[in-house]
Amino acid sequence: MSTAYDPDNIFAKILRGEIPAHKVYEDDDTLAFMDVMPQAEGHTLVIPKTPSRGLLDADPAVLARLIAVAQRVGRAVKTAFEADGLTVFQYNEPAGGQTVFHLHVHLVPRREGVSLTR
Ligand code: D5M
Repeated sequence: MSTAYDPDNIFAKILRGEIPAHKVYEDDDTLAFMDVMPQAEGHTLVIPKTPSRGLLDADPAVLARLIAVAQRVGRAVKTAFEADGLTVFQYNEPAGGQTVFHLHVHLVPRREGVSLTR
């Protein structure tokens, strides 16, 4: 299996504007948009605009910016969806649960007593 970055992955296409996304935040370095297969209401993804496959090949400066934006967007979605908590996760490689091979952080607003849908 190749672990090179594939510029035709679906999030790269979103960044290039080739496919639509429900964007909720964007700056020079980072984009956040709603997950099309949400595990709970308000499930949001945050991605860097630079091409990293995952956490393991990313530049630490990119990670620092990504987590700062994840905090900012996480606060906003938790408030917007009137959640009690927020689950944050990130997968690497198929064995690690990754299915889209452009670095992304999941932000999932959580309600007391409500399980994730998958
Ligand atoms: O999960 C990848 C996540 O990306 C998964 O929750 C579905 C979501 N996804 C897939 N395609 C799209 C598009 N086009 N827009 C928004 N969200 C999408 P992981 O297992 O972490 O790689």
